[in-house]
Amino acid sequence: MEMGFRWYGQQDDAISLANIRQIPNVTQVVGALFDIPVGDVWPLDKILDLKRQIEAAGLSFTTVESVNIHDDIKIGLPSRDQYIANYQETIRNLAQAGVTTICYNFMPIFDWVRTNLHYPLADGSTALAFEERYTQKAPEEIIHDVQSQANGYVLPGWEPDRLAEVQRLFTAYADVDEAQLTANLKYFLDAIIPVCEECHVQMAMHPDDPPMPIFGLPRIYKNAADMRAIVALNPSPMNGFTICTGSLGENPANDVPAIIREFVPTGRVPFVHARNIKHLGHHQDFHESGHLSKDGSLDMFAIMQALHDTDFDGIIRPDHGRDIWGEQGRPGYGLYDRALGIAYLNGLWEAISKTK
Ligand code: DNO
Ligand code: MN
Repeated sequence: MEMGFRWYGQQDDAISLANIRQIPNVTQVVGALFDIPVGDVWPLDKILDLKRQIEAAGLSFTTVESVNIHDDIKIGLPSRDQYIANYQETIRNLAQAGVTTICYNFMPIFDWVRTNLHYPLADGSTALAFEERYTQKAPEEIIHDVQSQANGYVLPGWEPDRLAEVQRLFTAYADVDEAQLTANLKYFLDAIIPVCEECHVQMAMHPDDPPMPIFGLPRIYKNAADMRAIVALNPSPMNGFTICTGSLGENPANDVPAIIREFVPTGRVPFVHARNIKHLGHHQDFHESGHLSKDGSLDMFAIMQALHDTDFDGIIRPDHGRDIWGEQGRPGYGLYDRALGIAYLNGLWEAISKTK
């Protein structure tokens, strides 16, 4: 297992690579080209430039998060073929730069959705939260409310140019139900997986977050049954998953250690996101918490033990953290609490390893 840390790049991340290098046990930077519009080819020289920066700091770059999928692919429009051709080109360029894992998601319109970016916790810190009652508002209103809490950062998947036309996107998805979205995922996978096999790049689909339909949009990676269905779409081991403990754990019915025990041994899980969440007890409302088991609803020890027992040899990164000690950066992506999360995961891992 290798420890990673997500980095938004020199322009957009307040955290330096030098600081990341000092977090105990971190060897990997999980990066992306954030200035390439969704659907365009990622140029090789820009990828190599990112790789050079990361390696100059003494860190490695083998996992990208995320190469996002153009909505035309998810909707199944005729224009998808051009976007798929571009994606194939991006896979080839990433492979040439030594990338072996591509994280992506297949959520319509939005990436992950929260309704509050500064949910107050008892210790005076704040965290990201999702409360279903807010989703009664129009999507534009929620976007506006939540984006205005983001300390000036653009939330991933909430790019202003795309969300300016959110109504057009909702109309375009009107006929896309779960079955259609699944068929569109298969069309995409069948086209790109041969390229992945040729280049030894594994796709790692991120769960839907939250793992339930919102705004009437379909969701197809919510639980273990969905994962089995996605495997059946394309049997290649290059058709893989990101297991995000927080996203899956947001549904109290999901047994995250059991999901790890079922899927890690299949060789389809190159990437894990570790985070804890606290269920609020009604609907599927939750707030994110620090990583410690006691602070949330997930048993992080059982999760790490499942990864250890299944010989997980991919990359794990802390997903989000609380905002603590006055840090006011990109909500959920501060240095302090994610570094504390790593220290805790390291401790669990060492204890599990030594007591085996
Ligand atoms: C939520 C986060 C997301 C994730 C993307 C993957 O759990 O990890 O930002 O990175 O949805 O495409
Ligand atoms: Mn995640």
